[in-house]
Amino acid sequence: MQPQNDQYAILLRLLLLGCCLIPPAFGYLPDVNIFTNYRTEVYNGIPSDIDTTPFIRIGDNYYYIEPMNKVNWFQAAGACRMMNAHLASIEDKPEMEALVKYIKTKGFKNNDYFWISGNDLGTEGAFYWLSTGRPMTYAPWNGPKQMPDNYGGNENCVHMFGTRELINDANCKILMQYICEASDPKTFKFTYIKW
Ligand SMILES: [Ca+2]
Ligand SMILES: [Ca+2]
Repeated sequence: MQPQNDQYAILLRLLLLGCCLIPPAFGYLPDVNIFTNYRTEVYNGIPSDIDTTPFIRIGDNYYYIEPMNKVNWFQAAGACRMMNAHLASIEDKPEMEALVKYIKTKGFKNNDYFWISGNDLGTEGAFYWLSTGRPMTYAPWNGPKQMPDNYGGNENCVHMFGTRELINDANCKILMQYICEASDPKTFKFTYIKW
């Protein structure tokens, strides 16, 4: 019986040794290993065939225009953050023109006012965009000789007149619609490379 046991033991050792010396088939390799790699490419914007609803692309920017619900400026800022966006900052004339042109085509009325991120909450008379921290260098005030008038000593938030390329300072607690702007969106493309 003893020789048979020895032969069995040797065979078992060979099998164990074999399992460890034979390299694993490629299909069993883990996902992360030296045989694989990813090439990453970053593009500005989002491809036109991808649905960005409820944000709509106007020029190079993506906006959400609240069609109905009226809230105060702080609630509007919070609503935009809930969508991972910010109250809009309309930083130059082309951006304003494109936005108002779109708003007009969507049937908004003259009394549809929209909160945007401009404010002078920090220092009276010094207007900044909340979403960028930058001063409002473009500011098409409604009636440049009268606005911003800080009416009642308590107008510190900026809204736009939806169908006109104009803005005004107003009491932040007034209820109105709002426009959110997505942070410059980027598209990431991952290409799987198998060596
Ligand atoms: Ca003010
Ligand atoms: Ca005002």
